[in-house]
Amino acid sequence: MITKKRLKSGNVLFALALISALYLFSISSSVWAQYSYTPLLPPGWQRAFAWPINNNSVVVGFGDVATTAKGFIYDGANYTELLPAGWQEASATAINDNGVIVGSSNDETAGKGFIATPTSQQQIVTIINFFDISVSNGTLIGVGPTATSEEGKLAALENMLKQAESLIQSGSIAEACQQLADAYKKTDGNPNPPDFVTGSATAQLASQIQDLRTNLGCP
Ligand SMILES: [Ca+2]
Repeated sequence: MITKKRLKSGNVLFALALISALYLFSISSSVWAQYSYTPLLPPGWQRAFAWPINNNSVVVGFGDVATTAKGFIYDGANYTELLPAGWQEASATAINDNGVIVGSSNDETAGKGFIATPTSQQQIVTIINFFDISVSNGTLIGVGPTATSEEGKLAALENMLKQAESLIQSGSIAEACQQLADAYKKTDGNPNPPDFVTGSATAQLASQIQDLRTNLGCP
């Protein structure tokens, strides 16, 4: 009888252990299943390490290219190499939501840290890339009564941003500020005037436009 009881309790314990194992396995399977992977390797590079990602989904990292090491920035569509002028090698190790990067590097004399602040030209490129990525992944949607009208609003807003880009490139800062002010009003969540876009990326886009306006010294 004792043996039978022991066997029974042993069976119960075994069953509990099996159920726990199956449960844990199902948790770990479902956790892994929630991710899709994007390999990161700038074109022509032999090796890359990805470091942090900011809230605009911009990743920085570093790796080996030819006989040197460089940092890289990946904005979801394009890679930009990072190597301070005159320095032999660099690595990028952090980026904030304004796109300011810190890293370390070597010039002829010493290993040094660096801060890389994006120029206004780089900022508007980043904003347009963010716009394109957000439209393609469905987090930025045109506002309108029909699909054609929605597409028209997206195209109009993109056109404003591209106008601002060419104005910044040509040094017409006052006009660029005006374009960006108009673009901001179409993304700011205030119904007056009505926004051209909606979706979870809208606030981030508005914030990026305001950051650029601040850096340009817009009134
Ligand atoms: Ca508005």
